[in-house]
Amino acid sequence: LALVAELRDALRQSELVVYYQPKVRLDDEEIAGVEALVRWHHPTRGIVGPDDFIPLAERSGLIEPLTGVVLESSLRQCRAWLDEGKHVPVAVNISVRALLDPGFVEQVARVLERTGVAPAMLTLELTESSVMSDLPRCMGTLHQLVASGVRISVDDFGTGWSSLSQLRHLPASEVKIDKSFILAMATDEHDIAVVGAIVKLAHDLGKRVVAEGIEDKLTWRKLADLGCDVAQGFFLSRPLPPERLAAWMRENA
Ligand code: G
Ligand code: G
Ligand code: MN
Ligand code: NA
Repeated sequence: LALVAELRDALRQSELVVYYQPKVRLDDEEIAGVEALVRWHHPTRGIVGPDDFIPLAERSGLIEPLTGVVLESSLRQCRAWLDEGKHVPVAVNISVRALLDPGFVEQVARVLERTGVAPAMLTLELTESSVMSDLPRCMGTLHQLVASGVRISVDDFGTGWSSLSQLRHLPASEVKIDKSFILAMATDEHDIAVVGAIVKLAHDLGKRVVAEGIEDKLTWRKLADLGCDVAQGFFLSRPLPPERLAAWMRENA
């Protein structure tokens, strides 16, 4: 209860800060984009992670304004990079609750217009389980977004209850394999088989595959061997505030 009031104030007082984690192409090691991950710079609690306030925001009607803040902040950052000659597409996590807000498609279009960022530079990450649990209501909005040029990514893929064949019905251009499979790959042959199968299926359906949770070189190499397209994880970089990501890009890209 108290935390809801604090979160409402945090939204007004810009205590929410967006960190960025790079995504790197496995073939040429070039930066493929970044994922925006929100943090709350709380005046007394320090840095609070999204797992500790996103569920609260979803329950209390604050997820819509919070999503607006993250979209605005991420696309301004994307604009700033473009102005420096850097082409860095951004991916923003979207709760289904925010996606289903009647004003959402319009809200996205307005932020893109205001910042002058091409829609194709924006990917919206939706978790497999949340979309599948409300597929009929999500479908119309997803098609509108895709028609506007924005890209859709199916996040945490492999953990939802959907069958692999349902992926074919989603207007998504990208699949992100859940980190639980990737973390176990270095030691577990079965996880290599599962990841290989997901890569093949996604490619057969014309979708790009991102693996998240890469923590070591061996996993990077195995993913390259499996033909995975893009990698994300602590092995490359932790999520960083924009000024530290700029330094990372100078050293690595
Ligand atoms: O490090 P990490 O702790 O950043 O993120 C934890 C979880 O919070 C992830 O599942 C991520 O998708 C989610 N998350 C991060 N930022 C946002 C956001 O801006 N909106 C929503 N809805 N979820 C987010
Ligand atoms: O659920 P979603 O995929 O949106 O969120 C990504 C989450 O994964 C964030 O909490 C982010 O901090 C975390 N993450 C990113 N890379 C790694 C990694 O290499 N290992 C682990 N354990 N977590 C990671
Ligand atoms: Mn994500
Ligand atoms: Na994920």
